[in-house]
Amino acid sequence: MIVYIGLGGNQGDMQCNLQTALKLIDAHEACQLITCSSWYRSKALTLDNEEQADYLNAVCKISTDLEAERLLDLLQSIELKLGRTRKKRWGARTVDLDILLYGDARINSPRLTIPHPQLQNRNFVVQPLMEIDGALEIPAIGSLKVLAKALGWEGLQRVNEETL
Ligand code: PH2
Ligand code: MG
Ligand code: MG
Repeated sequence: MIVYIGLGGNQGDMQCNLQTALKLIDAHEACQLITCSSWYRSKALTLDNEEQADYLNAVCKISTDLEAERLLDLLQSIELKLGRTRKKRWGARTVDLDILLYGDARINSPRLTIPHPQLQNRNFVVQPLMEIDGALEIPAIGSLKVLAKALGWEGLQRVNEETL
């Protein structure tokens, strides 16, 4: 199964945390990292316009034999390992790993909604996806290219390793 995962964080050494998350995903016997996008700096999207530090975001593509909920277990265990604490919804965090797409499956279970329910509203997910797979079709939504054009680049910059 081909799966796209969104990575983000806005606390601590974000580049190190996201890098470690990628390594831990790839280290699992049933997961293989295929590609990762560049890093992107994005303005924090928050509830009630709370001020928060900018995020570092990226998207990776993996191949896995894990069922979606088992993959979610793995990602949550990696978040915990990297010091994530769940205080409040959309609060600042060291690392957040979200399953964006699981093949072309549509999933609605108590723990998991796929495609990720916010995917179509977030340029910090859509633009990195465009970078690694510009021809993607999103189940129930449609062409990624059209979505990327509509969302644009507000509050979002691609960053080089050197300028982090
Ligand atoms: N994730 C959130 C809430 N807000 N803002 C940015 N820029 N990037 C994120 O990854 C992000 C966010 C909750 O998952
Ligand atoms: Mg998230
Ligand atoms: Mg999450």
